[in-house]
Amino acid sequence: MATISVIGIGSGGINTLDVLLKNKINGILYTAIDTDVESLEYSLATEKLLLGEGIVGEHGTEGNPELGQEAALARIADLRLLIEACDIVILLACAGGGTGSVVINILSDIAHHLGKLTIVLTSRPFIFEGSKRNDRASECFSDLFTKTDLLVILPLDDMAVDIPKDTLMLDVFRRVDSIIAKAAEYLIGILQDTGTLPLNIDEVYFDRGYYFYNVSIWDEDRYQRAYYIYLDLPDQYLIQ
Ligand SMILES: Nc1nc2c(ncn2[C@@H]2O[C@H](COP(=O)(O)OP(=O)(O)O)[C@@H](O)[C@H]2O)c(=O)[nH]1
Ligand SMILES: [Mg+2]
Repeated sequence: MATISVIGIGSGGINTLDVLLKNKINGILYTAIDTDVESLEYSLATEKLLLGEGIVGEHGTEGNPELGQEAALARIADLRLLIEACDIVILLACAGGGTGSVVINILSDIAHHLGKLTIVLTSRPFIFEGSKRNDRASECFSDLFTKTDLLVILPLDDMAVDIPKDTLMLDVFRRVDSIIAKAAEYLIGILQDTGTLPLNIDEVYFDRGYYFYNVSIWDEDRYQRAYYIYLDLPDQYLIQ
């Protein structure tokens, strides 16, 4: 059976990974990667990779993608080993910062070149986070399409549309983590049950409380079919 590796990168990616780790699936490799010591320390992951020693300060890149790039390149051999150890790689990171946005690109590149099935689940920052973070995210997405088999970009503004306005940001992000984790679980389920591999996601949209994934999947006759996958938001994913 194909080995699936799920890698959470940066604060958002690791928080999402931690949701998945509460309901660990046997046979899946879970790894947390960050330049931020504290974020790694708190993670439930048993496999952790700290990037940027001697390059970044104790809080990691603090949003600087150039530092993220330098930190990742200094450990490129370890990143490559991580990818070599699996057949299918699922990368989780929230775009807009200095670590996840950069490292998902580097890992996707390696995975794609090694012929691994490469899936990225990521988010677009809230509009209110400002143009700097949003531009950084756009840059992160700009050529991800060319090195992923399946790219899911979830806009945070859409994800939070039904969260009450006075909710603390921390709770908003816990909710977002659960939604992205749910998307990852859904895809892991498809991969494990059918062995059918989603090749392309055409769009993700939010309507009447549901996320609709418009996905193209090759069936066993190599015939491309369009599937509409939706994720609903059951009560257990609401903030407790
Ligand atoms: N899902 C989730 N997203 C987050 C969280 N914190 C920040 N974000 C979003 O992720 C973007 C990148 O931030 P962060 O993950 O801290 O960057 P990095 O650690 O440098 O990769 C931010 O602009 C936010 O939109 C979090 O705890 N969970
Ligand atoms: Mg961070």
